[in-house]
Amino acid sequence: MRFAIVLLLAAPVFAAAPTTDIKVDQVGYLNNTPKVALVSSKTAAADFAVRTVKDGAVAFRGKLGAPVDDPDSGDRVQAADFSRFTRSGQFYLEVPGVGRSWEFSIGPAVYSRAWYLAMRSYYGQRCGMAVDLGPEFPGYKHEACHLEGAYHASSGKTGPHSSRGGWHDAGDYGRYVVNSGITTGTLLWTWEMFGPRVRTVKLNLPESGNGTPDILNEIRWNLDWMLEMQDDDGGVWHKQTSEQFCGFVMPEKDKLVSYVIGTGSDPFKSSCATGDFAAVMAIAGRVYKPFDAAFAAKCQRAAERAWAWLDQHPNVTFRNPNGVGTGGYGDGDCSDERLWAAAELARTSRGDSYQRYFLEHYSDFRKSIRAAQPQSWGNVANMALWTYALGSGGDAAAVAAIRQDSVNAAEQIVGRTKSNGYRISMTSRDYIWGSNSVAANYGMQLLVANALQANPRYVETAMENLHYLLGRNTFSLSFVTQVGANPFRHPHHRPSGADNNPEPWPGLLSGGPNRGRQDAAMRKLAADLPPAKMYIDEQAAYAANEVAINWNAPLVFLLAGALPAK
Ligand code: G3I
Ligand code: 9MR
Ligand code: ZN
Repeated sequence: MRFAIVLLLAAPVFAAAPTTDIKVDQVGYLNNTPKVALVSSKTAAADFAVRTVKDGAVAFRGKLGAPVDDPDSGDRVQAADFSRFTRSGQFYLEVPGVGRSWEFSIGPAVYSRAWYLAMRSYYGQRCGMAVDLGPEFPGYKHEACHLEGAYHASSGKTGPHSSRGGWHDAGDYGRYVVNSGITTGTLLWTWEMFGPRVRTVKLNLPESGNGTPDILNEIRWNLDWMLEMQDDDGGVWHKQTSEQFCGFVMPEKDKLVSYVIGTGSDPFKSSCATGDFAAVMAIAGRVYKPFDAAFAAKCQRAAERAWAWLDQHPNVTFRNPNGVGTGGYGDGDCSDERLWAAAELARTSRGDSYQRYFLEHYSDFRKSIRAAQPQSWGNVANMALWTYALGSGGDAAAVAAIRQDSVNAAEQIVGRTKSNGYRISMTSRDYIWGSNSVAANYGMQLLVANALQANPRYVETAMENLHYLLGRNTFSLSFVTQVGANPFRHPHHRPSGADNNPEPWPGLLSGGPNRGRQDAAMRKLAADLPPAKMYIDEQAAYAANEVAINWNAPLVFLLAGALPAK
C-alpha cells in the first residue's frame, strides 16, 4: 500500500523514459540549419511538439510527414521537421501516442564538446607513454606500454627496434602505417580546412601550452612513430604489432614484443605504406613550418625519400607473413597511395617531378570521385585529387576537372540523401565493416566539395550524416562513447574492457552496422536482418562494435565543419 502511494506521488515528478521510436541527434542542431527528427512507431502518429527541458513548455508544434519505407533498416519513418524553430536551448520531442525523445540542444556551439572528445580520444590511444584523462575522467588511464620493440624476421633486419609513440590502431594495440596514413592525413586536413575553428581548443595534453595548437601536438605523437618506421633506403615497413592479438588487458599488461613486420622478402617494405607515409609527411612538411621549422623539414625530407623508394618499388603489396595474425590492411593496388604522395608533395613543394607524375596519372583515378564508396584506408585516390585542387595545383584544367567531378558526385549524394528514409547518404552496400566511417567520409566528401564550390546544400547534407552518427538512427543510439544521452556502451576496445570504469573511454566512434557479420557475436543476429540493423552493442562484436583511429578521423573532420566559423 505504502509502495503504491510513493509511486503515485513520484509519477508526475519523473518524466517518462525516452523511447527509441523517436530519433534525434542527441547532441543537437545548429540554430539556422535543417532540424529533423524521425519517428518510427507501430502507432500511427500525426503531430509532434518540441518541449523545453526546463519546464516542459511547448516551444514548437508541427505535423509529422508522410510515412516513408526505409528498406535499409526495415523501418517505416515519419519526419518531424522543426527547421523553422531556431531558438537556442535544451529540448526534447514529444509525439502523442508514441512518447518522448532523448534530450538535445540547439545552439551555435553544440558540437564543441563532441569535437573535443573525439579529437582527444587520440591522446587516449597513445602508445609508449603513460596516459591519464583525469581529473575530467578520473580512472581513465594507463601506464607506458609496448616499450619493447624488435625487428621481426619478415622485416629483413634483426635486433631491437625503438618502440615509442604512435596511436593504438583500434580496440587492439597494433600500429599500422597504412591506417595511420589516412587517419593522420584526415586530421591534418582538418587543421588545414578548419584551423581557425580549432586552433585555440585546449585538449588537455601533456604538451598543452607549448605554443603549438593542441590538434597538431596530438597528431605529432603519431608522426614521430611513423618516422621511426622508415628504413634507411626510404621504404616504410607496413606495421608494428605483436605476432598475435593479446587478450583484453590494459596496454601495459600486454608484454608481447611489438615487432616491426615486413613483407618477408626483399625489399621487405610495402608500397602502400610507403605511399601513405610520403603523403602524410608531405602535409606535415607544410603544416608544421610555422610552429617547428626543423621538424617540418625533417618530415619533408622523409616524404621525398619515401617517394624515391616508390619509384623503384611501385607495387610491393603486403600480406601477413607466416605466424602473424594481427590486422592486415592489405591492399592489392598501391597506385592510389602513390598518386596521393605525388599530390601532397606537389602541394607542399611544387617540385616539377611530383607535378608531372600527378598530371600523367590523375585521369586514371577520376572515376574515384563518385557518389558511391567514399575514401577509405584502401582507397585514397580522392585525397590525391582533392589536395591537388584544394592547393590550387598548377594545372588549371586538372583543377577544373576535379572540381566538376566533386560537384557532380556531391549533387548525386545530396539527391539520394533527400529520398533516404533516415536522410543519410548511405546505400545498402555501404553497411560494411566500419560503416559508420563510410557515413562520416560521405560527410567529409561533401565538405570538401563545398570547399571547391561553395554550396550550403552540401554542408547541410554532410550534417545529416552527422545526425545519424549521433543518434538519429534505427537504434536511437549515439555511436560515439560518452556523447549524447543514449550512447553505445560496449566497444571492442581493450582499455574499455579491461579497466574498472563503468563507461567506455570517451569520444570513440563505433564501427557500426555491418552486413558481413564477420564475428561470432554478430552471427547470433538473424541472417535476414536489413543491413542497417546488423549491429549489436557487445564487446565481442569486433566486426560491428570496434573503434578505430581511421573511423574517428572523418568524424573529427565533420564535427569541425559544424563548429562556429571564425
Ligand atoms: O569493400 C568490400 C565491399 O565491396 C564488399 O561488398 C563487402 C562485402 O563484405 O566487403 C567489403 O570489404 C570489407 C572491408 O573491410 C571494407 O573496408 C571486408 O569484407 C572486410 O573484411 C574488411 O574488414 C577490415 C577488417 O580489418 C578485417 O581485415 C576493415 O576494413 C578494417 O577496418 C579492419 O581493421 C582492423 C585491423 O585489421 C586491426 N585493428 C582493428 C581494425 C578495426 O577493426
Ligand atoms: O581484437 C581483434 C580486433 O582488433 C580485430 O579487428 C579483429 C579482426 O582482426 O580481431 C580481434 O581479435 C579476435 C581474433 O581475431 C579472434 N579471436 C578473438 C579476438 C578478439 O578477442
Ligand atoms: Zn602501447
